Amino acid sequence: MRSDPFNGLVAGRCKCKTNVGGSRCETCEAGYWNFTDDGCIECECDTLGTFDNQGCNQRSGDCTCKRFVTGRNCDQCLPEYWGLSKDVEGCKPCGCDIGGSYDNMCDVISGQCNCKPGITGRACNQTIPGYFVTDLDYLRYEAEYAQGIGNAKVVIREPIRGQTITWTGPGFMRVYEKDSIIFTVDDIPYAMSYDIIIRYETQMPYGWDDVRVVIQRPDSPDPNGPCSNHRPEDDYPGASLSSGKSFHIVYPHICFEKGKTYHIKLDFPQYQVPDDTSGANILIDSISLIPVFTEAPVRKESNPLPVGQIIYCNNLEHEVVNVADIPAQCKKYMFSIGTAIQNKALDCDCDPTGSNSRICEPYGGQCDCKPNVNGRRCDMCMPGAYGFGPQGCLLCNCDGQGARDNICDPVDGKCLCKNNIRDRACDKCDKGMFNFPHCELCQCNGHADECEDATGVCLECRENTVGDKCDACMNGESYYMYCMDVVHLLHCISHCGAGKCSIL
Ligand SMILES: [Ca+2]
Repeated sequence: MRSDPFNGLVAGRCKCKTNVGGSRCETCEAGYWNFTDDGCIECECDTLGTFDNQGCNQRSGDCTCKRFVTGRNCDQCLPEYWGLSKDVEGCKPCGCDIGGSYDNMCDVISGQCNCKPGITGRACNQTIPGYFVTDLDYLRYEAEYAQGIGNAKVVIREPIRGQTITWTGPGFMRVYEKDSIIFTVDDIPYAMSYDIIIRYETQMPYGWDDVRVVIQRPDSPDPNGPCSNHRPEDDYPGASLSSGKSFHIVYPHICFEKGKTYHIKLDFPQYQVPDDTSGANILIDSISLIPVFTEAPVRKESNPLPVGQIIYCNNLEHEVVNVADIPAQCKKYMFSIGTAIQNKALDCDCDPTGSNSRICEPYGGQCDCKPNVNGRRCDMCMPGAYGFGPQGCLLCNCDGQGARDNICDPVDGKCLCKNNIRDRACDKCDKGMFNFPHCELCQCNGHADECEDATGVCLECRENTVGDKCDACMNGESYYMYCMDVVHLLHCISHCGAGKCSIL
């Protein structure tokens, strides 16, 4: 006999009764059981949900569900699984992001998890455009914005194109011995322990030995809250800022509570003991409160990364790091921590004047800034630029010889000029002076206010005088001749040679 596909016949194979299979019609087809002379009867269980897609046991009719399938008929996924299919395990785990979702339950058909505000994706592991997840370095407080006490002074630093930026914000606070800086912290998103990171640049041959940190709390921690184990003596940690490094992790970590205002005071009593170190100073960039990952409120059902990798990722954020340089694995972990601590993704809130778009970097929230604009929200000119507006900012371009530095007034762009120098960019001598940048007084014999910068030739000589120094009389006439002119006598009289004038 030849095969006859039209009638379902295969050469060498018997034509079986309904729902009976096998080359010799000796067994039930998948999804059927109870082999008798009358054929087989249909299983009640779902073939997709049963082992080997067999439906039921062909002798007993019992359903044997795949690993992640449940229900009397093996037609449902287990809780926290979705998408009943022919897959070996029947259903797929929801795998909802442990920070981005409220729980690990998902829609049985679509697998959609329950996302927190601002978060999307089946597994709640992406931000909605226009929202961002806070990075581990989000609770950062710039020293240059903090309160300096004593001789502490703000130092603005302009980024140099093409060079790595190793600080954050506009610059630093320079502190000397016995100075202090007070940081105000009022935006703790979640009560837990944080590592205080001090970022700095040494200015001296050695590190700064003696730094004292004081945590000023508004009141005692809630005895029933996560900070109940807090010990008052922990609020006075010491620190020493080594040379050759740019950050220090204060030990021990400190518990902070949401909704409270703290002051973190750094005292700098002494640079080195026992040298005479007057004049010693150090640049403090910022402090950052980095969440202690073991206390982050992520769900514990699964761990996204091995602990060693988490520590590696955490360490990345101790230094100033470019978001583009963070490995994807770390971003995934940081996404979970950030969404867990904030309980949502935050609105980018990009400044409409300074930003190219309302959409920001999903991790860390950096908006897309117009030229020479910076700040996470693109809401200010970068150091070395001014005139924040719809076109971005203009570069200060302060004159390299006439200005003290390249930092100008953020509004009118006025550079800080050296003595005897003027104008926005400090590129001209003061009025009445010439020979920029070695400005000296014009020599105009009191008959002109200004002279040409390059030559010192006086401009607009008055009182009928002429000449490079306003030292001759008009019309080429001599002083003497002119002085004889009664009409002009009064104008030219000061230049008449002594004894030559016939003064009336
Ligand atoms: Ca800074």
